[in-house]
Amino acid sequence: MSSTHDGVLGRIGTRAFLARHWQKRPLLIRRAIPEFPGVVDRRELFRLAGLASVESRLVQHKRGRWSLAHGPQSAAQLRRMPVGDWTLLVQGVNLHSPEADRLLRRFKFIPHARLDDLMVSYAVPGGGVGPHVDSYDVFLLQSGGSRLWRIATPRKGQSDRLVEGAPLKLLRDFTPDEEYLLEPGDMLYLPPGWAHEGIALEPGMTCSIGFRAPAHRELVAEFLQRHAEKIDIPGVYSDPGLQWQRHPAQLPPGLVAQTRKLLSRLRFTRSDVANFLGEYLSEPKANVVFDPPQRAMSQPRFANHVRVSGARLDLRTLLLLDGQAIFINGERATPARPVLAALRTLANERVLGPGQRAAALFELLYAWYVAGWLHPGQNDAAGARGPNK
Ligand SMILES: [Mn+2]
Repeated sequence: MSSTHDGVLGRIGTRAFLARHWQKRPLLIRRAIPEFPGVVDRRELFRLAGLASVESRLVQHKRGRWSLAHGPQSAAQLRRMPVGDWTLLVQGVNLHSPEADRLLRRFKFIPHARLDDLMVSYAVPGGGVGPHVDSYDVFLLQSGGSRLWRIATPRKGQSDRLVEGAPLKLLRDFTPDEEYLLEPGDMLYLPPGWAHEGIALEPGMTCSIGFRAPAHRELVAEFLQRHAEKIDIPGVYSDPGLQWQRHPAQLPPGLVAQTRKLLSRLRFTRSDVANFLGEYLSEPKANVVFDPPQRAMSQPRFANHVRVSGARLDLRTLLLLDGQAIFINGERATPARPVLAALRTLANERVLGPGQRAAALFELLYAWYVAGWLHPGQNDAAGARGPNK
């Protein structure tokens, strides 16, 4: 359970939040993080929005018309924007900012496999993305300025009636049931399916902590595709009892029956499924590229460094566990038992303290260091961070 010190749920405890609100009903938490300074300043956010490796959107509402521009955004364009009615949304800020990553880690009362990313939106008065419905859970944490959120209980078919010709999915009929004015440090949790609209009253940012809910179709299709590569079923089709058929073009009934029987024999074990999920869900997004150290230190020197000052995962690294299997950035490893405890800590906390001894651990961590997935030292020293310093 999370300690009250770094919790973000206010007075409601983790258990009560999960039982009463998670995936069920919204929750407003005033002063979830008192004096929340935000995770990046406006300058840094604009800089990120200018990078080709960062996903961003600029949304403007001008004279009743919505416009949407995907990034990278031009710095000159952002400087020329008017004083009202627009917002800039930057996805995956946690991949570039240690502060954003730290904020995300405060939501560890939800399993890592469910966590998606931290989006930051900067909005000027009147700015917003219009009324819409998301299919995932979100925590909206205000940092600076103020934003008015209006929300509506899920209604049947509401997401089918969209504004025609708009570049965004906007609800045609939006009748809010509740509204909340969020000030710095306030947070609103919204389950999937609740229509909402946030409008900035004063310039400021909202951090959206987003969750991942893979579509059933995606899970099954990905699993089958990967599983197909591992299947080894011996034998070839045979038909010693072939019967003459009037229409030679007709598929022989035996071919259909035999193939169907083969398919019905496919069975998936728990580890087939868990290994797939671990590998698939720990895969970095397509735009993520790691930076291996330019001049990697030797393994003994690395081991000594980690022994003295610990290690930390790169901001972009995803590390998941299932029993004795660990999954890092899409790859599976089954480390020896004695190093499991340390790896579990690293996976849960994303940092590892000093005092490690096992040679097998250093061997594994060294390979990750060389790949740019992990760094020696517990703190993100300047220069050791992301690709865009
Ligand atoms: Mn939304």
